[in-house]
Amino acid sequence: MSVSLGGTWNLVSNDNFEGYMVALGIDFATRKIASKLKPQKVIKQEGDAFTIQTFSTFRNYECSFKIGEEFKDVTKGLDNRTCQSVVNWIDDRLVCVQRGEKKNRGWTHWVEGDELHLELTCEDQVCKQVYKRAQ
Ligand code: ECB
Repeated sequence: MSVSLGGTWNLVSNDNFEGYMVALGIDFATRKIASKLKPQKVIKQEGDAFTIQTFSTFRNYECSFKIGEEFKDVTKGLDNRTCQSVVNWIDDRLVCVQRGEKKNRGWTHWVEGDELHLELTCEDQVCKQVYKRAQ
């Protein structure tokens, strides 16, 4: 694919993160802390191999995968579940399906201009995040 999501990106908006966290069963106290975070994404893209790191002052999360290859996705420090996940390009969008205990779980990344977009889905909740390149 032609698009590159690689780089360092800072969160600028975060719609319905609360609904997404409730759907994942995150407790009230953790949600109050998490809702105030401004995470930074560091994405490394080398051909079909990706590493996505999400950094915050509270917790960090890292995920590595290859396009089209199923992997065990343990959401350590998040909701602490195990998913069988797979990421594919659908047009210019990077689409992850996270198969596990929660229905309709996954995420989609894409670039629009100088923005990185992310939709996080769980059950009937969609969280929409926008990031801008760090200077
Ligand atoms: C790691 C920064 C956020 C820490 C929030 C801490 C506690 C809240 C617990 C669970 C909320 C569920 C998810 C947190 C949201 C974002 C973290 C990474 C989400 C993700 O799946 O990123 C994907 C797509 O960029 C790659 O791993």
